[in-house]
Amino acid sequence: MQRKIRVLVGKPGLDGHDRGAKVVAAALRDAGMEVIYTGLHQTPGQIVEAAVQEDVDVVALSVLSGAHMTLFPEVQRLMNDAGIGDKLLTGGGIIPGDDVQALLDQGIGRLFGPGSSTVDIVAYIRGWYSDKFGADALPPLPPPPARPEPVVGSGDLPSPSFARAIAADDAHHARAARAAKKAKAKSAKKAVKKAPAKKAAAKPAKKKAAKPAKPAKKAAPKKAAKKAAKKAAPKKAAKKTARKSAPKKKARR
Ligand code: B12
Repeated sequence: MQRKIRVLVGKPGLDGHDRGAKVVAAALRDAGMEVIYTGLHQTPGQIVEAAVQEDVDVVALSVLSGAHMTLFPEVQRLMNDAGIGDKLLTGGGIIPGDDVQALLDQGIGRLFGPGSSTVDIVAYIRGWYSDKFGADALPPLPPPPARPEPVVGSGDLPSPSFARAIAADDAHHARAARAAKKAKAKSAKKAVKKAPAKKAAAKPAKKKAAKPAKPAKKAAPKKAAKKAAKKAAPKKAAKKTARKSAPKKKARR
């Protein structure tokens, strides 16, 4: 006969990390299981007592405090004492690999660490149930719960702030596209300028060989400039002496 799988999600000890436990509890519920969550700060005794009273199939502990090597064996011992040692004891949290192996060796079920997929957790519990009671006893998975449509995909008009955000985003993309276009055009212009310069550098070598007179012409203006400089030099010297003599006159006064 098919019935819902009953799971007790427990938070033993002083551990205040309840996000993982709540995420897992919600995922198990969404997968059609009956879930009882103990809440924070339960003793192993309280957890086992609740498991007996609720007649659960699975005791699932969440431990992120580092006390897993004490808490899992303690709950297991109390479950055996209470006559529910045949139920599945599983869980997860921050549990190093070596400790996971040590707890598995003690007969505790699979333990799931950070980043574990809730799909895997659901599959593991359903697999255990199917092995224990037969595949026929396994209830079918319910369809995934309906979720609200995202605003973008709903076709509704976005709110003013959302519209502003989209407009800002569009403007940003347009700016980026314009900048990219400009940069492309610039590099293309540079490439065009560079190309003829190279050709010009290569060709004059032949021309120079054909017309050796050119350098002489170029040298001419240089000589003229030197002559002009020499002519100018005495004038400057004269000016300097004139300036030097001026203060002397002042000193005489
Ligand atoms: C968020 C966070 C907090 C929050 C907790 C908020 C809350 N309400 O949960 C706050 C800020 C309160 C907090 C406080 C502290 N934190 Co803290 N915290 C974290 C953090 C960053 C993320 C935990 C988390 O929520 N993850 C998201 C959930 C969805 O993932 P999860 O819990 O791991 O659950 C997944 C699996 O582990 C597994 N799983 C978990 N539970 C169960 C149960 C079952 C039945 C199954 C099947 C699977 C399963 O499946 C889940 C889905 O993948 C971790 C670091 C980390 N990256 O893990 C540190 C971390 C857990 N914190 C740590 C510490 C030390 C503390 C403090 C002691 C710091 C301090 N000195 O005050 C306090 C203790 C507070 C307390 N009273 O216990 C350490 C623990 C070290 C250790 N155990 O070796 C960690 C690992 C950080 C670190 N690297 O040192 N913390």
